[in-house]
Amino acid sequence: MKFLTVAATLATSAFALTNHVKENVRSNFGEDKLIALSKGEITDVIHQILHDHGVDSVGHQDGKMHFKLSPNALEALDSEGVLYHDHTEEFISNMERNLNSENFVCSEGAEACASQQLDEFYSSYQDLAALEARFEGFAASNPSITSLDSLGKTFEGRDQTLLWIGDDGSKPIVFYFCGIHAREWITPMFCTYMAEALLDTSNEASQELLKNYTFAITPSANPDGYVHTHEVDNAWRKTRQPNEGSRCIGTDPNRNYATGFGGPGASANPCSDTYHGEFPFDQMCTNNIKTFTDNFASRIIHVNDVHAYGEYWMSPFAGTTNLPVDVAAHDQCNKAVYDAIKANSGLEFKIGPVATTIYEASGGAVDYFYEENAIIHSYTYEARGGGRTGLAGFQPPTSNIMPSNIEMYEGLYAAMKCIWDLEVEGNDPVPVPCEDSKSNCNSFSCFQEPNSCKETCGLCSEVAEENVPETPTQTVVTEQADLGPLVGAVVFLGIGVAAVGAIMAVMVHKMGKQQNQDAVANEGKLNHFELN
Ligand code: 0X9
Ligand code: ZN
Repeated sequence: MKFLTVAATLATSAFALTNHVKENVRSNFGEDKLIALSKGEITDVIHQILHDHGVDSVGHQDGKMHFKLSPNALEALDSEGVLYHDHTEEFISNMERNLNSENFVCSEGAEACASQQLDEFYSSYQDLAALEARFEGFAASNPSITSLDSLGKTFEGRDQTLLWIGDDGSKPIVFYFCGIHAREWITPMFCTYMAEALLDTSNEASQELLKNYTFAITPSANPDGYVHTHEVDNAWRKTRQPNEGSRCIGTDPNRNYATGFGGPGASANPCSDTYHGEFPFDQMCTNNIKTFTDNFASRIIHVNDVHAYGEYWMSPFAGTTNLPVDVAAHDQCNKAVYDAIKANSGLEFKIGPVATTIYEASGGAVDYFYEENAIIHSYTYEARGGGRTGLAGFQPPTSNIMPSNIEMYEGLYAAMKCIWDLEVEGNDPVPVPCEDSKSNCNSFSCFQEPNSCKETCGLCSEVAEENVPETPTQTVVTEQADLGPLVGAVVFLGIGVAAVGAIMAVMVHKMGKQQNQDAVANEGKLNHFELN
């Protein structure tokens, strides 16, 4: 693969920058502490304290939430006598150990880093210049099926690079963007790998995907923040746009969307890592994403806002524990992803709606795409990290990069098969009947808690009656996750539905969904968000 020569201005000495970051990990953490609380330990009082102080949840692992707390927030917890596990030292020393490990970040300059062979490229983290150079290489080497684009400019004037793959103007679009949270370094590596895997003509699964879908991929959706993590503070999460009247910089881009803006899980404090911004989409990088999804809403069949860490694949809603009308479809694809990843790496990604699987996070991307753009298959990955990889899960040891890429690509492939089956073939999911036979319990809840489904899922009465299939003979989708992509590709090949037909099907389904949601909202069965 030939790579374009990168402008000398891009070839900044990553070595010097990386060393600068290495020296600053501890001081950038300041007086903050990292604590772990299990979900069951988070009482209403604790929840309120975390909310009042705009506490930043940094990730999640093994049933525990990891929170970064300011001294004031800690004092509030202490005054309530809350017991917590202090992981600050472990977190910082893991980050330092990783940053000091050999070749943690490729430091040979953008051009040299970008032109490495696949194994070598993914054996280190890559800075923005190297990622961009690699994307330029993808475009240069595959001119007939790619085009390099941008979602728009960021506050600091950078492009949110976007690569189109296989766009013929009609196929349904699959939009993945990574790195919206700057420090989640393992995610741009995935978006880059994803593009590379799709362009690999020897990868049959990829070839099948490209027959049916157009891909749009943004490796670094928050490039200003990403550069900041490489140059100054590698734990930086937010954008770099200043806040008027505050000394604190940046907004959490995943709290800056209009849907549920300012609700639970978002902070009004500009110094918080979950600061929602002054008004929806006041961040250039989120506004650019919104413009893109608004423009292509009728063609986007699946969007994924890729995060780290904790090993999750999640569906709407994030801002409310209410369930969306498409819960059965989400459950079906969630489970397909779970199965595929487990078959590949053995990791058991947790699945389900964001709000009930991790925590409420309003004003986020997933809900906006689902609610406003009517993209049914709006999901979010949280890549592997934390736990066994050391608490520094945003940037786990580099030996995780390729396994993470591969398992997430397997998950993506399984999702695309599931989505095709539901949206193009029209095989609506069949909810599992509850024991009372009057209502339904979705498979996800039964699957997660097989022995206590009816008591704990809370869905039996919630699943809207319109999800009950009219004919009991409706097709149930057979799981194929254990077949693996190559064998699965043969099945997928058999679908053979024309691209134009597919996009029509997406549009018709979306119209139906919108009408359905309107009807449900009117009947007051679901509490949809107050839209700002
Ligand atoms: O808090 C968040 O924004 C996400 N977790 S993270 O550790 N990556 O910050 C969870 C919110 C869920 N929504 C999306 N992941 N889009
Ligand atoms: Zn994130």
